[in-house]
Amino acid sequence: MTSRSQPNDKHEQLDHERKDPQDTYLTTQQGVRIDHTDDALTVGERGPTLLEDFHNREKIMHFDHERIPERVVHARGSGAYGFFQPYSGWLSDYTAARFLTDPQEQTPVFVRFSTVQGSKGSNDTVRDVRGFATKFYTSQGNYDLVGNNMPVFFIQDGIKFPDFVHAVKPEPDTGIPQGASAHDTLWDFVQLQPETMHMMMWLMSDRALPRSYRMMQGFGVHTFRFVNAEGRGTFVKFHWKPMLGTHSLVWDETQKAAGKNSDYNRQDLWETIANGDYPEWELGVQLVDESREFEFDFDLLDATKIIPEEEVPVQPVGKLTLNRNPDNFFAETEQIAFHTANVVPGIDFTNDPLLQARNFSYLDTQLIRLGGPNFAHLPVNRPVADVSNHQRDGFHQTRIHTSKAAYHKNSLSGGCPALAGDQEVFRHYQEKVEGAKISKRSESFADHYSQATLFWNSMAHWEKDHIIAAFRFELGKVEHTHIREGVVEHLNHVDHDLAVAVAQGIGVTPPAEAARTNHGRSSPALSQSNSVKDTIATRQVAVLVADGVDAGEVEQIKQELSERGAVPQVLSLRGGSVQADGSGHVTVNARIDTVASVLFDAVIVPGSSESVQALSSDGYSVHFVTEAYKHFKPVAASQEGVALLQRAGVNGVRHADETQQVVTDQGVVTATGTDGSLPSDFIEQFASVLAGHRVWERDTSHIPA
Ligand code: HDE
Repeated sequence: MTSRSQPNDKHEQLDHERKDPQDTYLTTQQGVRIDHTDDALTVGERGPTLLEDFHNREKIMHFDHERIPERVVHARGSGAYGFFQPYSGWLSDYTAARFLTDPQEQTPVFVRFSTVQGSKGSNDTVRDVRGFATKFYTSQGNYDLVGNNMPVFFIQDGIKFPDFVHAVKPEPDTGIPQGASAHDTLWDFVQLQPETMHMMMWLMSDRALPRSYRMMQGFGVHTFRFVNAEGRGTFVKFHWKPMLGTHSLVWDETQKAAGKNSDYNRQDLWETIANGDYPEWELGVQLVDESREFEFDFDLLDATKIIPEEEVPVQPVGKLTLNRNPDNFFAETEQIAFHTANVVPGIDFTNDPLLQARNFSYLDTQLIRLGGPNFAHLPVNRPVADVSNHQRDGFHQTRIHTSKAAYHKNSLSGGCPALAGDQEVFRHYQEKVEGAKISKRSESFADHYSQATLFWNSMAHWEKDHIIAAFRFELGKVEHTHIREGVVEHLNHVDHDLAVAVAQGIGVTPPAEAARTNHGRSSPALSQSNSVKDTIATRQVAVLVADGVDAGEVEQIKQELSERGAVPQVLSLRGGSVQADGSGHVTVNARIDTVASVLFDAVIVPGSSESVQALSSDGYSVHFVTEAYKHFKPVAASQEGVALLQRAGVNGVRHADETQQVVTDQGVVTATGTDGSLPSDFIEQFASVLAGHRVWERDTSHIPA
């Protein structure tokens, strides 16, 4: 064990396991070389197959057993390696965890992002919670922060988890729907279990539709406990904040993207890491002194509550960078086994009943999934810290323990492994607890609505519109009227206007008056309006061209976008390249009909009448622009390119006048009336719209979807 871990510690360990077939011969599992693997051993050319063909038998046996059970939840996921480094040592007053307090220490990590409801092969862009699970291979042992992209959960007590998951999963008779929550059993559960209401607000919000795993927040959800070197405890909530800001897709877009590229988020993560655009998050903590435990109007142990950032600030601790893709999806992303009880000295639990249940569940689930108790030996799960204990045998034991004594205490192995005494051991926090054994929810968990209202009040107008539309969509798919009515009744406890708006959209009689008075409080940090909006790094920009385009202009657009970190992609009516105006060619990245606007963040149409005429008479190209505009994306054109915008029904196209060569209106950027060269502020203005992600003030309701 090194005293300070480095990002490559884990990779040096894994290098011994990585297997490259380069310069090898094909062999059986027993190492016997084989010169024929395409035909089985038979009697004569057309005769029966022989059992003695051990290679055939072994090959088929292994294939027959290649699948393991998928995760019961979070089955679909994508992962990557990286490292975490604290900014400074200030947190050592609160925690003894070295990986959080030694700024020289770079701790290797593996992060797995996931959806929750769908199976392994389901679509990425579904309305769902996203898992954000991080394994820190710290020099003091593995620490797993198994969080989500929403800071609260559906239920308060883990004993309800099987009920909740049975309700949200595809219905047991039909197996429908896959990767979706818009069905009767989920909403039946919701209407009978109002503790779900806060989380349902998050689930109906744009947080459930992340543009990218790289553009979503992460939360530890539970209140955990830091313990410092003196044994003093402090409550802590963990936050991951993406450096690129928190941004989402729009609902119509997600549904189409699911068809156009079902691996949308997975591919985005893979490609950006492969291109060296390493995703980054800042880790922040909210700290609450134990003396303040009862100062809040909610219970810190209740996982359906947040601590508003305005009440307890999120203090930055360090940065997470993902910089390496796995080599093998199954070996790494599938076999990684997270466990909330994987903690290191300095981090401990609270009595949150959801957390306590998780501490039991995650070990249990790995036994069925990974087939025995030795899953910690799998390369991706192995700590970089030394492991030594008396655990022995079991399926898939990979260690050859050489000592005679597999028990403690022993004299035959010199008493080893020895107890560490004071050497950085984990000591459970000595919380004093007493009480009678009861099966009863604490009264302090009873308020299911105030924070749902807080979330609603904190939303920008466009976020509210999206939430109403989401409730209408989901409940519109619910067949039983009493379930729709039940949900509206709960919404009327959250906010009357919300309940009325939803009721009107789903054929339920709107409630006459509010069931509760809206407290009027809000938390600006909850709105995505207030997220980072100063970068276009990694944004995919479609540049539509056809024969006759001005190669110099395309080059200038590409260069100016690339300088700002965006990724221009030239699309055309055919693959390969197009003929440029005059001489030369423009290389094409993809045919328009093999992609779709839903896979891009913005679109630019360079000028040139020949090129624009060809695009304007192509349905895919016209639809591309219409749809990008419909989804509130920045749309830009220079000179004759404006004609394609008009053909696509784009509103807000304005022409230059004597004072301005470039005009931006509702996120539509046009450069007209110039001498043909691209004005210097064309990409400048386009980039500033794109940095804002979407142009929500644009009215696109009349645009055909
Ligand atoms: Fe999980 N959860 N969970 N969960 N969870 C699993 O573990 C469970 C909960 C979360 O990428 C399972 O290895 C219970 C909250 C993530 O491998 C399982 C309860 C949060 C992942 C399990 C919860 C999560 C899981 C399924 C209620 C956010 C994916 C396979 C008490 C803080 C990890 C597995 C990965 C996975 C149980 C609630 C996040 C069955 C019993 C709250 C990100 O053990």
